[in-house]
Amino acid sequence: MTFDRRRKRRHRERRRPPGRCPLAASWETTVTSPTEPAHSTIVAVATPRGRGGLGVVRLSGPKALSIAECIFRSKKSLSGRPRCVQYGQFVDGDGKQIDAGLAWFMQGPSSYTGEDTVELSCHGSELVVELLVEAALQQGAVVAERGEFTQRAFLNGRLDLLQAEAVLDVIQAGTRRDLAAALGAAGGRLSDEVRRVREATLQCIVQVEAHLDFADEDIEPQAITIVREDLSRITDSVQQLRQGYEGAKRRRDGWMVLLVGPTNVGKSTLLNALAHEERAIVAATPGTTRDWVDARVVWGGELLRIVDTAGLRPSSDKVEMEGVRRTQELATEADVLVLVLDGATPWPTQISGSEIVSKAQVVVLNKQDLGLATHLPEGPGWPKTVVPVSAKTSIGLGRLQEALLEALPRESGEARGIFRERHDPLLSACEQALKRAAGALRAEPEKAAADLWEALRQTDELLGEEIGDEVLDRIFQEFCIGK
Ligand SMILES: Nc1nc2c(ncn2[C@@H]2O[C@H](COP(=O)(O)OP(=O)(O)O)[C@@H](O)[C@H]2O)c(=O)[nH]1
Ligand SMILES: [Mg+2]
Repeated sequence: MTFDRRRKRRHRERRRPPGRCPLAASWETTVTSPTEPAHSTIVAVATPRGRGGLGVVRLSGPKALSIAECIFRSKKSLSGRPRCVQYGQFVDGDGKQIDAGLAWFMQGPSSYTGEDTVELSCHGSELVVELLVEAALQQGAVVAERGEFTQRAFLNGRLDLLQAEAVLDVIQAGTRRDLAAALGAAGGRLSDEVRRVREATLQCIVQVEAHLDFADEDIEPQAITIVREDLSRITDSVQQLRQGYEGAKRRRDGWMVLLVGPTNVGKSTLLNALAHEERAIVAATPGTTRDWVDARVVWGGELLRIVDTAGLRPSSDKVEMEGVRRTQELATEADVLVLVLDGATPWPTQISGSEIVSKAQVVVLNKQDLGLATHLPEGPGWPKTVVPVSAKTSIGLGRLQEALLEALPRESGEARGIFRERHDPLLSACEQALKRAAGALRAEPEKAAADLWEALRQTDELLGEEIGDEVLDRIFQEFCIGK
């Protein structure tokens, strides 16, 4: 039942018309319909725009080698020694030198895209890379779309869709932890787990369908028990794959550290000090911060989003009241709630009963440079981690940094499981379908079979075996040109 990638490869070129899935009439998935094979050779600059030490121009497609041989002159031919680096001169259509540098040829299908590929490494000059691309275009190449190299790798079966998406995550990873997770998924670890779910589901389908062939007989109770147990195991695996998603989302967007407290205690000053930039307005006038302001920092390999909020105080000002309401809303989403107080003044009794105060994990006693006069209360939610600091003079900020990292929700083991917004609804639908199937096994085996097919289809979409063109284009649009 797997979708034939070679056929997909033949079918897809740019702008393909949508068609029906040829595999199962009941599946309403649009896939590609037969058109000409991918004949075009694409070219793009693979390094970022601007000046740099090196610039890399990439070619992929059937004419990659012949085009490269027109614009690159070396002693030994590129084709004679695939995967070997050659030194030579880059030239334009008139034979005029553009630059000198290195080039190497990778013969399809053993290349990233699965096609003949040449990479040209020149000086990192915007003019040089532009001239090189222009020279390739003159020889018949076309400009690559965003992510088209990876898209071709996917269409040629070099990567499945989960791996292709992980490539983008490798490029975008901001922390070591993200990088490790992305590299694992790019190497196929997640895909293998999804494939195991798919295979096990298929085994259940075979069991149920076998009984359906004898329409007048019910499925034996013993067989039902076995399939139910299998389904329960598969559902567990799906749940495990889903579990890491919240963490992955948090790691990508940053753990939310919310600074809350009365007005004028130095929350905005603290945000600016922690972020080493002027993000929030600091003023001696209470109520200056009326909405939240945030800044992202990477500490100890973790991305944190520190959010400064409107001060907690009763107010008749509508805008300020709205700000306080938003603070309370944000407090429900925060990963670490930090109560900031003016440590040089007594405990502000007006906030004593507040839910935010009882939920706060870390208390910052600011303005330490003016002395310490706050006596913290006792009761539910206390004691908490207390850190005296001075946002103004930066005293204690290192200790605060440590305390915030310690307060982050602990994730066990290394990051694994699904990691993108596209994945969770698919696995959720898969999980629901598996549960429905388990419930329908005895009384409605036909329905159970249909649900199992539905679960299988979700795994196929996850792997990109069954996927609409629109979804695919949206995924690769996120990539940069040249990847
Ligand atoms: N002495 C001293 N003053 C501070 C410190 N942090 C903030 N302030 C001052 O306290 C006032 C209120 O600061 P702000 O950051 O706007 O407080 P917010 O209302 O809690 O955001 C400003 O005048 C700041 O300069 C500190 O550590 N020491
Ligand atoms: Mg403020």
